[in-house]
Amino acid sequence: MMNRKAVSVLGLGDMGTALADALLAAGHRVTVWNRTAAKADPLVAKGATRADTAADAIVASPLVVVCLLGYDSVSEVLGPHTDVLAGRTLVNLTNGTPGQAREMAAWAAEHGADYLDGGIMAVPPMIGKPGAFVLYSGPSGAFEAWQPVLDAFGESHYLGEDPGLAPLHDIALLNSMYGMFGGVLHAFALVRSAGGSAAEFAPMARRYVDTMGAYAEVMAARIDAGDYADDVTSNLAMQAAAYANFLDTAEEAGVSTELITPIHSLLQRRVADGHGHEDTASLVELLGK
Ligand code: FVH
Repeated sequence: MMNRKAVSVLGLGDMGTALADALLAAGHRVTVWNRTAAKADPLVAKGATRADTAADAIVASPLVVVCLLGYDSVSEVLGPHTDVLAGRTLVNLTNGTPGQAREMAAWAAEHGADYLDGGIMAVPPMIGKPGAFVLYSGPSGAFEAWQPVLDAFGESHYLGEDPGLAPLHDIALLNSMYGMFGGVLHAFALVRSAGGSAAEFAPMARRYVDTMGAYAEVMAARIDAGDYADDVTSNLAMQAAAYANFLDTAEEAGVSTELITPIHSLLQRRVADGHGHEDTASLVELLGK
C-alpha cells in the first residue's frame, strides 16, 4: 500500500461519499464534512474522522477535495475560511464552467492555496473501479504531487495549467453523452409508439451506437485537417434528404421531434451553403470555432 496521506473531503452527496470511500479503501486518513452531518455516519463507521465544521475539515489535511452541488455552494462553504487555506491544495470536483474554475483558482491563489479543477467522468458506483477517469487542470506541480492519491478515484488525466481546461473537457464529454442519450430516448419513444419493448430494442441500439461511436475519430481527423470533401461515403445532401423522413416518421408516430429537429436545421443550412458533397464532420463549421 502507498504512503497514507491526510485528505479531507467536503461534500458527502452521492459523489463525495464515493470519493471518500475510495480514499478510505486506498488506506488514507480521511476527514469528512457535510452540511447535513448525518451523511458522514457510514463513512465514520468505516474509519473516517468527522469534522464538525468546514474549517475543521480544511485544517485537518494538506489536500482538500471539494465535491458540492455547484460553485455557489463551494463559495458558500469555502468563502468564510480564507484564513486556513494557505499552503493547502484544493481539488474542486464540483461541476462548473471554465470561467468559474478560473475565478476560483485566482481566489485560491490570493489566499495562498494551490487549486486544481477536476471533471469526474464516472458515476458514483464506478469510482475507484476500472473505467472511471477524472480530468484535472491547474498547476502541474500540485497535480504531480497529489496524483498518487487522486488515482484512488480512477485514472487521472492532466490537461494543462489553465484551470478552465478540465471543466471545458468535462462539459464537452457530457455534451457527447447527452447527445447520445437524446438520440436513444427518441429511438425508444419511436419503438414504444409501435407497441415495442425498450428492453428488446436496447441491445440493437447499443450495438449501433457503439459501432458508430468509432466514427468520432474519423470526424476528428477531418475537422483538424479542415477537409470534409475527401473520400466521402455519406454526403450531407443525402443525409438531409433522409433526415426529413426522420421528422415525418416521428410525426406519423405521434412522437415529439424536439430532440431531433436541431440536426435537421444544421444539415439543411450546410447543404444550402453549397456543402452538400461534404461529410458529416463539416457541420462543426456551423457551430463556431
Ligand atoms: N453523481 C453523478 O453522477 C455525477 C458524476 C459526475 C460529477 N457530478 C458532479 O459532482 C458534484 C456532486 O454531485 P453529487 O452526485 O454528489 O450530488 P448530490 O448527491 O446532490 O450532493 C450534493 C452535495 O452538495 C451539498 N450542498 C448543496 N448545496 C450546498 C450548500 N449551499 N452548502 C453546503 N453544501 C451544499 C449537499 O449537502 P447536503 O444537502 O447533503 O447537506 C451534498 O453534499 C456535482 O457538481 C455534480 O454535477 C456528479
